[in-house]
Amino acid sequence: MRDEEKDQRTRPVLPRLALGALSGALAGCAALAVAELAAAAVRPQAGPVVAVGGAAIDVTPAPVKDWAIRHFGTDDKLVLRLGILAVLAVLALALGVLATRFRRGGAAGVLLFGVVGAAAALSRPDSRGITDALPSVVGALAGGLLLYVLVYRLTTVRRSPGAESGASAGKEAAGRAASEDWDRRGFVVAAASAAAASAVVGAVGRSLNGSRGRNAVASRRRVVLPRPGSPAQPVPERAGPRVPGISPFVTPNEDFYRVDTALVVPKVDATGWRLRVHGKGVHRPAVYSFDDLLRRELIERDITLTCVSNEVGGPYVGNARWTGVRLADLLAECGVRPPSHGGPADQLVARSVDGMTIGTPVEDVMDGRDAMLALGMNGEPLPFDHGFPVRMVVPGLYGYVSACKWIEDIELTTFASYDPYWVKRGWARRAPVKTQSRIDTPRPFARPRAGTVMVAGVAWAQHRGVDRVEVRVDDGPWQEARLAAEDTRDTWRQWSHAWQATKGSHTLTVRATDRTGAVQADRRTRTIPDGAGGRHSVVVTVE
Ligand SMILES: Nc1nc2c(c(=O)[nH]1)N[C@H]1C(S)=C(S)[C@@H](COP(=O)(O)O)O[C@H]1N2
Ligand SMILES: [Mo]
Repeated sequence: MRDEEKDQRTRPVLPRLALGALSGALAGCAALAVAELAAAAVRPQAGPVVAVGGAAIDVTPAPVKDWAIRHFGTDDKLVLRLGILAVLAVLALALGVLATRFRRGGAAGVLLFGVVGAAAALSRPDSRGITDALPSVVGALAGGLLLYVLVYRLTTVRRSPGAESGASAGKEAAGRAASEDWDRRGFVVAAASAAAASAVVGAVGRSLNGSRGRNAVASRRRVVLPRPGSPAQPVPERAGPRVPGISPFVTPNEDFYRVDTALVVPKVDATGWRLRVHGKGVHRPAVYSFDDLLRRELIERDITLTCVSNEVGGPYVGNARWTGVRLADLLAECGVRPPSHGGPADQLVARSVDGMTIGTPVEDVMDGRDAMLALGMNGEPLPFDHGFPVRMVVPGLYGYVSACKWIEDIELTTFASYDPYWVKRGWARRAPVKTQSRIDTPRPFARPRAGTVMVAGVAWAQHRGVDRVEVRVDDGPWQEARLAAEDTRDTWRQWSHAWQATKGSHTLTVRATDRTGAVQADRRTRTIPDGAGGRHSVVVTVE
């Protein structure tokens, strides 16, 4: 027993490196745990992982972002977060090993991460000032200190009484270098307490951060949407053909696509929420509370929302019944006139609580279309993912130039003087939705039986309306598909076509024509700068 113990003590370099790496990992965990707790005191968004992730999203070139969205879909943010944690883990292990040689250097390395995290937090567009640096700094101090202490235990000589008085002392005396005789017990105690303390601190931090969200959740639960003064017309009976596999006419909230830059979905408490309207030509600047909006006449409209990042045939389009207040009325109350009536501002910039900026033509908002500040989606308060408590919706424009979620500020300005978030990154200043159509069924590479095969899908040309959809098999003639009844020109239309399918491989292609008579573009174009062009086709093998 005793001899075994001594044998272990004499095991040299390798365990020390492993224990160094372990120290690094523990220091990393402690840093993140303390940062989490500090973030609860400041605000959750100031935490280092969220801040660095947000900064990473902002500096990622658009094509890479597109790629990430395409490959990870709505999991893109989870992947990013795991990626950051993986990088941190590797670096923490490396710093731990380094610290066994250069104790101060290792600890300083941890502090360097604090600086990176703090810089990221301060550079966020929604940064609330210097306090946002605290979580990273405090976390790094804790981590750096812990690494120093642990490695001190690992590497410092301690003359243990047994070493000199043991029966086998003579045999060992020559072989055992002083550096092997480290403070094992001290290290184990320190490491175990650090791990336990990190777990507790981290858990408390998490729970505090979560409780902020709980107020927002409670405020959402209390919302009762009044009956709209201007209800949507009922969806025509025949707006939807019953073809299995076709997108439902109304997209359920749970299935509605989500595209945004928020690493953590903002949880805004509606009670304290305010919307400020100000800027060029705003004669009566105003601030509105959530109740102020609820007291106004509500309109209810079916509007199809589309993302400019949607590839031809892609999933980033959805149709919902929105409830909200008329944005044009609210602006008019503030004294805003559209450019066509002599107003000096041609761009409305909406800002969200997480610092997103979205620029919309004032003319479009005030030209009589149903531009709104939406409070409800498909009969319930906006889900957090979709902008609770309030977001903008403007029929006919891609989301990045119209649909600001978690909105808190509207500034009237000009296109010449201000470029919002996505425009700074190469996307078009103005972006009306392009006429598009999609084959929902059959799926690509399906193997239907010969005979009648229902080809069906959706087509959209918001605010112009879809007048015709045609389907082509291989290089055959365009055949008119059956269009479901139109709900409004701001919504998509479902279509279907009974195809007499013959054996073999076939390519099905679809195209739509909008109410201006324009046929959906033939040429495939990229999503950047103003939305993908081209026609969706699907290859199937008929058996
Ligand atoms: N605050 C905020 N609002 C935002 C975005 C965002 O990143 N942040 N993304 C916009 C984009 S690009 C689109 S397509 C729509 C998507 O809305 P949805 O996620 O509710 O479908 O929201 C818009 N509003
Ligand atoms: Mo988008």
